[in-house]
Amino acid sequence: MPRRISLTQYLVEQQREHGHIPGQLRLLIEVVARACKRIAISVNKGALGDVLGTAGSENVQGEVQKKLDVIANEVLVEANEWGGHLAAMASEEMDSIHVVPNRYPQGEYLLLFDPLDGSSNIDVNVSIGTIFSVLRKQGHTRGVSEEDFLQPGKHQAAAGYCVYGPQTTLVLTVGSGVAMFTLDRETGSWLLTEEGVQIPEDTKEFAINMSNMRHWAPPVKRYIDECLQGKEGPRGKDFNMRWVASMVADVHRILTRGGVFMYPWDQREPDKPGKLRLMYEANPMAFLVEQAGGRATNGHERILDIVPKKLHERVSVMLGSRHEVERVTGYHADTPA
Ligand code: P6P
Repeated sequence: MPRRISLTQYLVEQQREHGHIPGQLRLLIEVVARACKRIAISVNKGALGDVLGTAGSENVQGEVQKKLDVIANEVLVEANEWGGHLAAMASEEMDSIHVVPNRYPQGEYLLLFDPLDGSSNIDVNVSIGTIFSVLRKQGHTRGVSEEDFLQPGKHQAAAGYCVYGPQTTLVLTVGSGVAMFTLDRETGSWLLTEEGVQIPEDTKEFAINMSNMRHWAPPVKRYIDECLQGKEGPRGKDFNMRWVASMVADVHRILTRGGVFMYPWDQREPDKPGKLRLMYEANPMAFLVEQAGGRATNGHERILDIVPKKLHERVSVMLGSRHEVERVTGYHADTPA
């Protein structure tokens, strides 16, 4: 049972022990955590607030924006632009980067986020979340451009998500393991509820959208088919399936009890490597999963090694229990390109 300490005390102790949470990074994390509390208030209002349904606009991905997508994005931008800890922000909901206005001091960090992941679940009251990733701005001139963001995920200074579910839980890594904080609504504090999170190396649970099966590449079809054969098949054990269609909820389950999550390339959009976004979905989740002893690849290489070419670049994702990700990645290696 971890000590019931606050997020602030945890960050101060991590700085004291590991010395890699400088003041600006600690402020950034606390500001994002406070913004997530504000987003949770809007999420929890549901039909009682004017937060459900569509916003009547599309994002850069060409997806119809939900009202909560726009609200969550605005909360994160407004919360982070005045503190002096950031040079710029990038969001799934914004076409280009948002540079900190000249009226505020610029900091050394870059913040990327999917402000509300799992939007299709908002109106049906299923868990959704906010995903964030933190990079350091290279160089010390005030100017900042999209190119400053195009760093591989292994350069992240921090990453995390907040899941708005039966509990509101913030999950965070600054590079020395994964910690979980549950929101105490009576006091408004984030209290430490797990630390040193470890994903079991093996699992009997996979998460994938099975309706896309006919579109998958052969290695993925082989892997899932073997799982479906159960104990009579080559895996020698039965598998269970879960698919929440909120990456945050599926990854939270995997961090909590193991499993493998896959959103692979499929032939519906052959020129796109996958559906999920590299910079503000796959990279933060891959950082968390690796910090918890799991693995995260695109079927061919470690996600955290991928050097992005574009801000809203997509990627194929296989992450979770080490032995399962290694198996399905190995099937890709066995298959001629
Ligand atoms: P599908 C949510 O829109 C999301 O980006 C991820 O959170 C989730 O894993 C995936 O898309 C669900 O996609 O095609 O199953 O609706």
